[in-house]
Amino acid sequence: SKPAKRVAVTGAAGQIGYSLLFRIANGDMLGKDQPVILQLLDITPALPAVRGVVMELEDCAFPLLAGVVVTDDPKVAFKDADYALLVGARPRSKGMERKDLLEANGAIFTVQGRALDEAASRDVRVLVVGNPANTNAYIAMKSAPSLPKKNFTAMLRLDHNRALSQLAARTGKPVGQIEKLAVWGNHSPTMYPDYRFATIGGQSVKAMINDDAWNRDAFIPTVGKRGAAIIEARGLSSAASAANAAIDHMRDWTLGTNGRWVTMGIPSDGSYGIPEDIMYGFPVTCAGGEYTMIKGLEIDEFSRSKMDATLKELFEERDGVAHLLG
Ligand code: NAX
Repeated sequence: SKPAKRVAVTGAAGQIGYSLLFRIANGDMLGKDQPVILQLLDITPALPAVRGVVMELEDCAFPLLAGVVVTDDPKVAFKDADYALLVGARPRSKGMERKDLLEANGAIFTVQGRALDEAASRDVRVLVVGNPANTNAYIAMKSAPSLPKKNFTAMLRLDHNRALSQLAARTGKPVGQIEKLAVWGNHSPTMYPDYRFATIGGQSVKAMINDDAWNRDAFIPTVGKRGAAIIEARGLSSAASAANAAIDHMRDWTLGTNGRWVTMGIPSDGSYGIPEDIMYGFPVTCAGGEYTMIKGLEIDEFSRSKMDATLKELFEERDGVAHLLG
């Protein structure tokens, strides 16, 4: 059988971790023939809970689970890691300002970026889930100068999947038939889900729906506020769907999309007027373990204003953490 891949997961005691780890160990992320070693990081007080999760992982008797490491030291967690899913983050507590949240997470992701730089495989593929995901990914990338920038990504896939399901409901078509959807920008309510290029069975989704008011007043806000709607209904933030999106993101990056578009938060190369290195949601295809941005899409006036608004928010976040990056 294949040699095991080392998969580091941070925030392993958290809600998303509780869905994610079992699916990774089941082969949903890297394939049913790929053994994995899980390297689990959380903060010291959460380690007993991580050990409980590990007991449950053992009790699943997953044939692909070749080992588990539990630690509160990022350098141990990231040692020789082939994949790193950075899920753990400081949640916004009551009365905490956005600025303080950025600061607290900035501290976590500079440390973890440096630890990746020092300890991980030179090919490590990094997905940041913990919020603010784009800016945390930007900080980790900037803190790991010896690793390729393209290996740092942020999770926009949950937004992409949410948009797909809204479009399936509106058109009455199966969700799996929708192609060429894009979600631009920040993983936040400012993101811009864009179905102007989308097709179902070769037919234009925009023509099928033919309702700009629905796009503007229903679709975009519903996708943007979906996370808040789930918190309202469940009393907890999305976890299983977030874990599912993380699996989708890493699986597609690793195993390819066969020409289908997906959305990834990636460091910009300057395309579409998004300055280089800004971690921004773009449509991509994946093949041979690499993603390729879809280029040359026409950006109309409405789309430009949406793409600029979410960019502006990313600039503000970047400026808020600039002092941490020296
Ligand atoms: P939980 O609060 O259930 O779990 C977070 C875990 O991270 C805890 O076990 C905590 O101890 C750990 N942690 C905190 N600081 C750490 C550090 N420095 N190193 C390692 N572990 C640390 O949150 P959960 O619901 O699992 O969500 C995790 C993150 O995902 C949050 O930041 C959340 O906002 C974010 N999300 C991002 C989404 C996305 O689409 N990008 C969607 C879902 C989710 O809201």
